[in-house]
Amino acid sequence: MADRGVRGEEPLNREPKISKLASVSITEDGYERNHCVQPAAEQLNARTHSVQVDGAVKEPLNLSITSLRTDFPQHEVICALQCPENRRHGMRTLVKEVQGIDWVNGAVMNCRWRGPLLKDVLGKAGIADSVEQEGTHVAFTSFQVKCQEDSWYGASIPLSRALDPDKEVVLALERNGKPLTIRHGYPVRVITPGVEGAKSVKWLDKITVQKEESPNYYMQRDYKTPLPQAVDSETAEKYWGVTPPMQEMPVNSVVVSPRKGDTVKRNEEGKVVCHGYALPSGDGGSVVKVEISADGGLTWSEAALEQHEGEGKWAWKFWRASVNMAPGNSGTILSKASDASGQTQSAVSPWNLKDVCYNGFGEARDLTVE
Ligand SMILES: Nc1nc2c(c(=O)[nH]1)N[C@H]1C(S)=C(S)[C@@H](COP(=O)(O)O)O[C@H]1N2
Ligand SMILES: [Mo]
Repeated sequence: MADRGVRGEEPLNREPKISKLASVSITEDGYERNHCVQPAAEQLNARTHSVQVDGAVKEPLNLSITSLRTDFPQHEVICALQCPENRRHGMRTLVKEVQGIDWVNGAVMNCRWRGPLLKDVLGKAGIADSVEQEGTHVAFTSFQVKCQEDSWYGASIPLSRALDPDKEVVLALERNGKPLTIRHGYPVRVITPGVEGAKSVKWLDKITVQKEESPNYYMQRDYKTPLPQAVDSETAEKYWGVTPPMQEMPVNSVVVSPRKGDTVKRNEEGKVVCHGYALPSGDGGSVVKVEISADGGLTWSEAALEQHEGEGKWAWKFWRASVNMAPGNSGTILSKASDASGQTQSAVSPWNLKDVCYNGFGEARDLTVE
């Protein structure tokens, strides 16, 4: 039987089944999001691959994978990597039609990434004295394969983020204790915790300190939240240049079980058990609260949050609750997460053409309650 989570083979775009994805805190089977066909296995070799560091640096570098592994302290970070297209189905069905792949709730993975910190690699090259941190960017480039809308793939983050030890930007060589697979960026990829997934460039070839953001198509004309006035590709043209690229993700939550249309049984107390995941906003620290409503958002009760060893502020959190529900066939469960910075979710998020960053309440609708 076809995997219902495959949203395209070429390029490969796939989200795992949500019940499986969210069954373990550290995810093995992650989603794939590609704007290109993946490089062939013969093309990438950790023994010969190198990452160039150039632009406004004192000493340009050409670093082998061995050098990245042995010349720098190795840093491990647990973080949720999420495509901001995750939950697009919610925007499309609850607000208004949008462009792009119809992701449901599985374009996210929570993994343990390991490799040198970008700040240490940039420290070795040395940032040129002429550089002012404000308004300077660090661009990541992969030349390995041609993309659908550009001849290469790239993205950038502000230099201030790249140099900040608290932001934990890593050049990942390992995922969950094993060398990266080609699917997830072998032999080295960027991981920018808290930042939307498109900046976590896979099959990394080059790191450049520069005045401008990455000029790549996916930085300049995608992964932005165009103003609501941009109603189609044509009208969007005049807004791309004035819309900043997305960086940090908003707080979010999803009801993993039950799912839309399920028949659920109440326990002896007349309650329905539900669970899901919640994601913190970029720098906002951990998710501190998840609330559940079974009356369309009139009243809320607090869910229990699971703690997992070693996870810091960038990780997802699992929540579990039981809610009072009357028998019937139109039950809805809503979830609302808040994080340490006070960010929270609202009923729906504002429409934008690309529907990036949908973070309306998590939901399971059309429940038959027995
Ligand atoms: N070289 C390259 N890097 C890339 C992409 C790509 O198409 N090419 N896709 C980006 C996007 S949009 C996302 S959401 C993440 C997905 O990472 P994954 O496929 O490991 O899940 O990788 C990012 N890095
Ligand atoms: Mo993405």
